[in-house]
Amino acid sequence: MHPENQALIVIDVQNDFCPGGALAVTEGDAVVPVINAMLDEFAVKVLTQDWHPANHASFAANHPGAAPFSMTEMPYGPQVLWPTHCVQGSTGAAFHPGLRTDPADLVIRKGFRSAIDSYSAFFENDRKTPTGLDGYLRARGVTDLVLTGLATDFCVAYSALDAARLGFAVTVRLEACRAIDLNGSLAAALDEMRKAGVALV
Ligand code: VGL
Ligand code: ZN
Repeated sequence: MHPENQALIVIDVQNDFCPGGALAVTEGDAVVPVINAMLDEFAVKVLTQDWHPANHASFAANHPGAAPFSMTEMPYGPQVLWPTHCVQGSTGAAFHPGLRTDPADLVIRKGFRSAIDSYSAFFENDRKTPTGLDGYLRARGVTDLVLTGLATDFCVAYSALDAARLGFAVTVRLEACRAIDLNGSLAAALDEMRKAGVALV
């Protein structure tokens, strides 16, 4: 068992990010047994859930004429327009049925404001609006994070970069992650994480 100051953060292991889902990540479901085996090792365990209203601004379907995976400008900067995914209460938004969710201490939902996307578990995409996870972890005395889940180059990377910026010691366990890899986004995310002092193992 790892010490009390270390938390396992499991990012977005939801049906829509797994094969057959609306925004399927190649081999996304392969992370499930790896994460299941890690859960009992950690004193603090947090799951995140991408949780969008149907009218969410990150969905291409809500921008007439826009193709999925095209780019748009939001008040907070450039934004990928995604296929409709992880709609609140849908099967796609549910955790992968094989994921052991009972051991989790906290499930944190993000992306529930229609006008702003939220890749990171800590801040929405304006990098300012907090999810509350920072306060939760600090209140429990957590200083070190191990990040796992989907997708390496979006929600995992944004979470890792925010966590490093907030002063946590951050490790990303790559064998427990899978990537979307949109136009070189995986290489760019790995590079940014390395530069921010995130340990990639
Ligand atoms: C994610 C794109 C849109 C993720 C969430 O979990 O990486 N990616 N929403
Ligand atoms: Zn999303």
